[in-house]
Amino acid sequence: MTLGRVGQVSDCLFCKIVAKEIPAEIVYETGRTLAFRDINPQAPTHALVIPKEHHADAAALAAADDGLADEVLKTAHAVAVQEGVADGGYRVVFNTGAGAGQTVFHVHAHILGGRALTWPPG
Ligand code: DGP
Repeated sequence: MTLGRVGQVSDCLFCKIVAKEIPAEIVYETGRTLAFRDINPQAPTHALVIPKEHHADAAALAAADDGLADEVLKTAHAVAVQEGVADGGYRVVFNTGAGAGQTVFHVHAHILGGRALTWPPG
């Protein structure tokens, strides 16, 4: 991995979104978190919430900074409220590891809502 500015990795796609080097439709922002629409939505509402600081996955984030993990969860709920899906029910998913389908190794919470969500997930 190549280190860029403090807390960021220069060859990380989501660090580039944080740095505004790659465009994204940002829906919510706090001091340490960012939420933007998924490029390949799987539900009427599908946003991603990330910490601005680079951590590879949910386990790494929780181990490094539980306060930041908490802020990611609070942002996730704020996005659901803002998008109007909080009352109907929504899902927060952290794919953690390639075996679980993680493809971008900058931790992100998927916020999915706006349709009936079945269980178990695929
Ligand atoms: P995961 O499979 O859990 O690592 O999810 C990665 C998500 O990131 C996937 O749903 C698609 C989304 N994604 C990938 N590249 C981009 C991008 O350049 N912009 C945006 N907005 N989303 C992206």
